[in-house]
Amino acid sequence: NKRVKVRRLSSLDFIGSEAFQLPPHGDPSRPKGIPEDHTKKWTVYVRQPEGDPDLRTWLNKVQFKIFNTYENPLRTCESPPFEVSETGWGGFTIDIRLHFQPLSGEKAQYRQHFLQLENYGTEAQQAQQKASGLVRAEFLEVVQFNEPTEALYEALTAE
Ligand code: SLL
Repeated sequence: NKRVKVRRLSSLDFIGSEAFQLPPHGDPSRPKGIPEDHTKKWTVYVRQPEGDPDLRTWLNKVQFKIFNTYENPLRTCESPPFEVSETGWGGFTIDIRLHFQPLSGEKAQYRQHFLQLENYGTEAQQAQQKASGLVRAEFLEVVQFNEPTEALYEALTAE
């Protein structure tokens, strides 16, 4: 695995979550089989910014470690979409492990994301969240590869 010297490559991705208000227990439009105390349906994800090269060029697999009361709390996504959806009532911090393509020779990198279920931000933002029933918390992540392998360098600069 020959390394390209004195170069640093950055890739970008979004790590985020979306939470939707569930219809209350007893409401006919509420999906079946959800525990009574769950108020939200949520998704945590790793996505590529619009117009960016395909995430899979460098990202091989994503693991999400969700709250340990969920069944099988270590969720692994081997291919896109890199996301996990669940229902629940409370927010918590999700540990995320990014596994890179073997051609990169890179070790996995670790990130964290707080699953934000409640409205937040300015009054205007909260009003918008309330009206849409959707709370999104999304952050742009920079993943740096120092002295990338030639194979990764070529893959990332090809497009
Ligand atoms: C904490 N924020 O960190 C709290 C707990 C856990 C939320 C949040 C349902 C889980 C399930 C759910 O929403 N749990 O049904 O297993 O202590």
